[in-house]
Amino acid sequence: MSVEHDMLRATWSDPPGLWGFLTSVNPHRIAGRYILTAMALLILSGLLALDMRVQLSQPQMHRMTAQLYNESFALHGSTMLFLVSVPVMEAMAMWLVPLMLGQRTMAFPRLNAFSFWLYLGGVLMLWLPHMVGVTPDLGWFEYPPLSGLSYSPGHRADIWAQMITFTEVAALSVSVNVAVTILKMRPPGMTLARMPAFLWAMLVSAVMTILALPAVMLVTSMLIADRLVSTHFFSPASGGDVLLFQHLFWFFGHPEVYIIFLPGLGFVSAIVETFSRRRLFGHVPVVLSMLAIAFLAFGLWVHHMFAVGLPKVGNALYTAASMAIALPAGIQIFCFIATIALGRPSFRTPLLWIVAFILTFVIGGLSGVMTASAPLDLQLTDSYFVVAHLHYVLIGGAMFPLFGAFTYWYPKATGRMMSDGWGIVSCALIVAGFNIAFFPMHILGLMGMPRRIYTYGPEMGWGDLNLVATGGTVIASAGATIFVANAFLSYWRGKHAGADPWGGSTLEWASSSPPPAYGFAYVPVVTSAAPMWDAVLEPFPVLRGLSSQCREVLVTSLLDARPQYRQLSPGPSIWPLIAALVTSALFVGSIFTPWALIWGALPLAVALTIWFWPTRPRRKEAKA
Ligand code: HEM
Ligand SMILES: [Cu+2]
Repeated sequence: MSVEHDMLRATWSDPPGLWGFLTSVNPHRIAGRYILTAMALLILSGLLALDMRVQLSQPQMHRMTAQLYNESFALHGSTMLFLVSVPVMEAMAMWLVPLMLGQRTMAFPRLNAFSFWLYLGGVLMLWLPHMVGVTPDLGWFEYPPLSGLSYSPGHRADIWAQMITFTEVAALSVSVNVAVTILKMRPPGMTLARMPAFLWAMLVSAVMTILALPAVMLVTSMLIADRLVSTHFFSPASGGDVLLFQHLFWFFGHPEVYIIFLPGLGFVSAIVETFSRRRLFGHVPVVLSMLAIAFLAFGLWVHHMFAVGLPKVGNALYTAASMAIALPAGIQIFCFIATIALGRPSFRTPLLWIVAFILTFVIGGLSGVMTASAPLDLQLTDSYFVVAHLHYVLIGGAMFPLFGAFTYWYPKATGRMMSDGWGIVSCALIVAGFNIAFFPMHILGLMGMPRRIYTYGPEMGWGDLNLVATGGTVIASAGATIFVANAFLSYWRGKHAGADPWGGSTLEWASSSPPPAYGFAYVPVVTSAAPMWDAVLEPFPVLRGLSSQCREVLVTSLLDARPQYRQLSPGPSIWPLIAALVTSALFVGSIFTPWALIWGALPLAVALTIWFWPTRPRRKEAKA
């Protein structure tokens, strides 16, 4: 037995040192890098937000110029959405999906590595120029004609547009990987009907990503083409259409919110089940409403464009569709509450985050239904009401579940527990501070305070509420500091966690904490969506026969997860990194000259050819 484990370890471990760091294709290692980078950016971008809040705390503050304020919210919004939320959710999937499937790795390990290096390229694309004072300054969506060459000379808009291409190629790579892994590498017995809600959430979100992201890559590439080679996609004088930008952007932009929110629902399902000590109430309705949300999400984008003067009938239709999405969302929330109410809940820190999620998300959902009404939206759009709404859904709907998930899976990743006491303190401070900061913004919006302004006069009467909002931000920041300190200190000081400290229901708790490089020695055979709870009575059977001397994984059938064949999985390689470097050079070059596309394609073709070069099956490793 242990000889076999030693052999598996030798087969699946990365080479030592820097070479191993650069060539690793281990999903846990890559996801860990993703999560740490995204968390660091969350802090940086949060500090930017704190700075903006200080600027707005009183009328006529002049700490920041208008230009600096524009840059701050553009950097904050773009970072939060493109460099924090989406990547961190994808990374959580990368970390958890193979373990929850009882597998040794994912379907395309090298694609994960490629995606991380490209993501890092996107981070540097936005933040390096910022350090030398070239920062995008038009927000997280940069509409033409403002982002066109005449109003936005220089390269600020290009940097924003190309940062998106980087991060979206990265996100697409992970999504393809997650979707194929979930569909083709489920353990025997895990039919689609028995798949845990968490995996459904990740699958639906991955498919949405694949459908939505090409639209934004297309539109930002069109913007760059307009700016660089004078195409006329967005210039009405030459037959172009500025609204085309908005349509394409929001065709991506609205589903984007759900791409961030669905993994959040996945975390909630997993945590609620474990801490209520009962199977998820309404597994089938929960999964069906995820599918309904995904379907509806592609038919709502015009609610971001009610103010541009589209035909009234269209507006009415999109109002109805936007309100309809409250139904599946409501079903989900109902099932979560029912699970807690019917179970034997133990209110440890992860479950507290979920309670915070439910309370906050309901407020965000209600303000969403309000802004979805076209006539009301004409009043509310571009006001602080929208700033309040978007933070309630993004922070309440996605960040709170994420913090819960972080606390919940921390012992699996590190082998140590985070402190519960400090966890509760930080949760309380963040949730209270958040509500004190953002609730008054609804009222400010109704009082007419526009979003994206750097200061205001005392006669507007917005001063007091703004001061309260800034106070709330300070409280939340204190909570965030405690959260981060707790995460760091627990790494060395936390109580040792066994394999399954919470008594979880899904397969990741069957592997050791932290999991070994090979994930699972044997693929488990499951009979329900909560295999760990079935295994209490008798341990689950496992499937033997995968080699331990070469990287072999099990491929199963799409619907009923019947074993189909053993597949050789590729080992460490430097070529994903080289391919990402060449792609980065191509992307950066192409904001200066169109020839970068031609000259960049050549080395990229070489890099990809070597990456995919077939080797004779020496049963040592394979390339894919
Ligand atoms: C405590 C944490 C946060 C604070 C205090 C904060 C504060 C702010 C402020 C002051 C603005 C500018 C509003 C304006 O002038 O129009 C803003 C905009 C924005 N924030 Fe946050 N924020 C926080 C966290 C987040 C998070 C976690 C996300 C996303 C996951 C996020 C996404 C955005 C977006 C998308 C915008 C819009 C930017 C734009 O207008 O283009 N924020 N936030
Ligand atoms: Cu929307």
